[in-house]
Amino acid sequence: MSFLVRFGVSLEKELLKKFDTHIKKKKYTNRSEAIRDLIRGNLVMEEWQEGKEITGSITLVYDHHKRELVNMLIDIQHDYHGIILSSQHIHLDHDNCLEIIVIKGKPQMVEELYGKLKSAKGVKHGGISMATTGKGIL
Ligand code: NI
Repeated sequence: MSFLVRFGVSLEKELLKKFDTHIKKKKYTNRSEAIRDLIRGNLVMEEWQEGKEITGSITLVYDHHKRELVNMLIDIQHDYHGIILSSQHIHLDHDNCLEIIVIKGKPQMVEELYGKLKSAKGVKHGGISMATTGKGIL
């Protein structure tokens, strides 16, 4: 169990004004929760930078008719089966496929996999969502 600690923060009036506008847009109900989220976000980034075990997902959109590409994407994923937890394939329409690949492992391997998938010729969109296993974050 962790205890809540209160602390004061000094910052420029204008900066605080911008922060309040920002958190209002993001639908935070108070500054504390917004600050907690910023801290957590930074800790997650740090986990990725420091090479700790992380989790996340890769999203791809590609042309279903390019059979060589489809095979290539499958081959690449088989090479990285150790860090792929699952993948979901959605037939978006007659021509386009969406694939969501859930990963867990070392960031370096994940970035490598992501780079190969994203750069495959014919991939229309590649995105990555960086998440955490949650073990080191409250
Ligand atoms: Ni499809």
